[in-house]
Amino acid sequence: MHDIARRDFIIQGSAALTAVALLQSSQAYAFPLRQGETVIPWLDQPTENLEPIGVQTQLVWEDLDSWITPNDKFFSISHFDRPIIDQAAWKLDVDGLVKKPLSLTLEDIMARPRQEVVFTVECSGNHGFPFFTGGIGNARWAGTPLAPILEEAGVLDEGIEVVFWGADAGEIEIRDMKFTQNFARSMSLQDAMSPDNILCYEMNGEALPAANGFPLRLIAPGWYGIANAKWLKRIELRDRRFTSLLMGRDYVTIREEEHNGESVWAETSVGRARLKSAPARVTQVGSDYRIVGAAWGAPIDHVEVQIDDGPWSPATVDESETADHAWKIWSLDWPSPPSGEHTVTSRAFDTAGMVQPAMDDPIIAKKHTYWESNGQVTRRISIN
Ligand SMILES: Nc1nc2c(c(=O)[nH]1)N[C@H]1C(S)=C(S)[C@@H](COP(=O)(O)O)O[C@H]1N2
Ligand SMILES: [Mo]
Repeated sequence: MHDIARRDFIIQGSAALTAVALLQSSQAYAFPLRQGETVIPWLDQPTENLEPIGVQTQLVWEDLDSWITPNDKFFSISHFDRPIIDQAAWKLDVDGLVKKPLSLTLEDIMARPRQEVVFTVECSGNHGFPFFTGGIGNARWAGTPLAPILEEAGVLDEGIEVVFWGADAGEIEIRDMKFTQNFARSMSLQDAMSPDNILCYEMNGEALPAANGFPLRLIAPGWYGIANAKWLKRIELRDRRFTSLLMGRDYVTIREEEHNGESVWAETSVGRARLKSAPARVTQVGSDYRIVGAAWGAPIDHVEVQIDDGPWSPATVDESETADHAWKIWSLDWPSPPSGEHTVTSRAFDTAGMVQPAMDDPIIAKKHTYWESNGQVTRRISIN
């Protein structure tokens, strides 16, 4: 609706009307934009091209100017090939330990009850390397709930694990053995039955783009990106835990933990999202500067911002456009900052009172793999 209103204004062509439209849409999107503002780029910029390792498009934080990330700016990750699927020939099989295996066409799935969710998807590797900081986006996903489909198939008592198979595959190597494996991720039956999970065919009002899993993907609100299997072709019920490449070898967090004065190395499969925030952009109108950012990964209560080594200041969290599993946008005015180089750090607090860990918190400092990098993000900026 907001989009249509904006388009009408732009069609009318007058610069004044366009300005009004922009103001209105910024209110509609509840994004802290100011007229005539300019964005000051961060000094620390990711530079590497990540296409060769399967990352297409990354969020450019300075460009963040709406709650919803448009499809053409949405990041995409693929571990193997990027299948182009012929919808006419495509089916989703639901099989394994079920009473009644199903084989569903896209029409069958689209004829089922529709459910939408606004969910911020973040790759668990995001901020795990200095060159990978834009593996995140917020979209309105639409599809049909997964649970009734599993109920219809009738999961047998032994069926405790739900495996989501993608159409994409690649060669993997274990010791001296090479074989081809499809993308596959699993969840316990209990997790899979969450009423939040949808089999998704639509993203921001458009058919799911090829890069994001056309024709069908799992959207598992509250889980890291890796759980949201794209290019789905099969959902399989099994009788034991499933530990493919992307469950049990890659996407494994290795962390040193203290137990009775001993250091214990724990390995856990990446699963649910973690509390996090990041400064997105600094804007300027004359001598009035403003820091805008996002917070996600848990129900956000409040956000604080630290400039250089100064005190933590409470940011204003925009509560006008929110959803349970979507990021919240926050802002902090920064009047007349002294010229020179500064750092900007944010930390989010959730409604249970947890705080996003500092980089030297043992939960981050003693983490030896780059997954689940939810430590506080510091950006550098130069003010004239
Ligand atoms: N089939 C399949 N699903 C996949 C992947 C993949 O390589 N193949 N990548 C996963 C990872 S690591 C992430 S972070 C998310 C990214 O979703 P997006 O590409 O729509 O942004 O998809 C997940 N689903
Ligand atoms: Mo990911």
